[in-house]
Amino acid sequence: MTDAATLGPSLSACQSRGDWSRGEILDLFALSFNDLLFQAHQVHRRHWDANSVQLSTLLSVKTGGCGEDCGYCAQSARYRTGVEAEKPMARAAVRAAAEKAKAAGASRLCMSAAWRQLKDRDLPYLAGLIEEVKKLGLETCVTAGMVTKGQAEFLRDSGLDYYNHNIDTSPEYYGRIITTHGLGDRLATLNAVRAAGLKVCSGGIIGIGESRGDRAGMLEILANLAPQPESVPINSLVPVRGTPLEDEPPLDRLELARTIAVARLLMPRSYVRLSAGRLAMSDEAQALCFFAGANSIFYGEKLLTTGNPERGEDQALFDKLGLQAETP
Ligand code: SAM
Ligand code: DTB
Ligand code: SF4
Repeated sequence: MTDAATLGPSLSACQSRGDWSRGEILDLFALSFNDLLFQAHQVHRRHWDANSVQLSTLLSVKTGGCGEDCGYCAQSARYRTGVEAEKPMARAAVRAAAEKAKAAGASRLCMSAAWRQLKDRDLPYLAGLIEEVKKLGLETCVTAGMVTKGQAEFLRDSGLDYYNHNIDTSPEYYGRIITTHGLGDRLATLNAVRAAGLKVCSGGIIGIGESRGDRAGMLEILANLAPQPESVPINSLVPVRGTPLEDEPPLDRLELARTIAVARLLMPRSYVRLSAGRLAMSDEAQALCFFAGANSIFYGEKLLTTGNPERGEDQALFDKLGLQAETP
């Protein structure tokens, strides 16, 4: 077990420094649980209102039929998951969903399309959606697979705030979960998004059979991006029937809280989102994650194809914990 007293002083000196090694990150994971959460919470308070949580609502604007083989995904056409390929959602329906999200208190709408990569012909469609959502005063996020810098610039000029593209796991484990594209492709898209001047939302997925070393490796890449992503979603696997990961057991919730705490220590100024998987988590597990530094959630009863807590349940949890939704 690493000694917290020796790590303490160095921690404050090296936040956001961009040259974290895997060994140093593993040392943080190895701290005693109390020491790790205390340090993460202190860093959290230094940079954020510890009782404020940002609410993003997800909307799947193009569901299913994706050619990629991501082993966790309900929307891959390679697995029989019961999710059928649908046509892109009409602009008016997206506006109605955005109005509902806003009325419920969300500050950002994340629009997802199950594509390997964005095609130029789909840009006007997405620009129309971004325009509708912006008009309501919501922040906009799109996740639609790989993009070029030119495409990212087009989206920026359409009013897009964030582009989401996750690195998902460590370089060593990536090929065990996805074979149809590589982590290098994902990093190239993140570079394009950053170069276009968009805000970057990038995180990963845990509970997919990876080791702690893989979780550290994922955070190592994210923390060493310069600048660091503004938003870091930590998804816990929602096992989907028909996918290769359907029988994966849930990751220990204390290890989830550790992962959130380490993300907070490495990326003090980023939103760390307690993302997919909350429906299967207790109030206590979520409370620990908020204490560890999570300050964003997906809000609304559906993620993309799977469930999420009802809005009323989240409100009740916020009331019990004295948390408030962040206003944009
Ligand atoms: N096609 C786009 C892409 O791959 O970037 C956007 C949608 S994809 C569903 C976005 C992210 O959702 C994935 O990178 C993964 O981290 C997360 N995700 C997908 N399926 C999940 C599942 N069953 N459980 C938890 N997270 C999941
Ligand atoms: C992210 O990191 N998680 C979201 C969003 N970005 C697109 C997706 C979660 C998907 C959960 C499984 C589903 O509902 O299909
Ligand atoms: Fe799912 Fe995105 Fe992978 Fe397609 S690229 S299978 S939508 S995670």
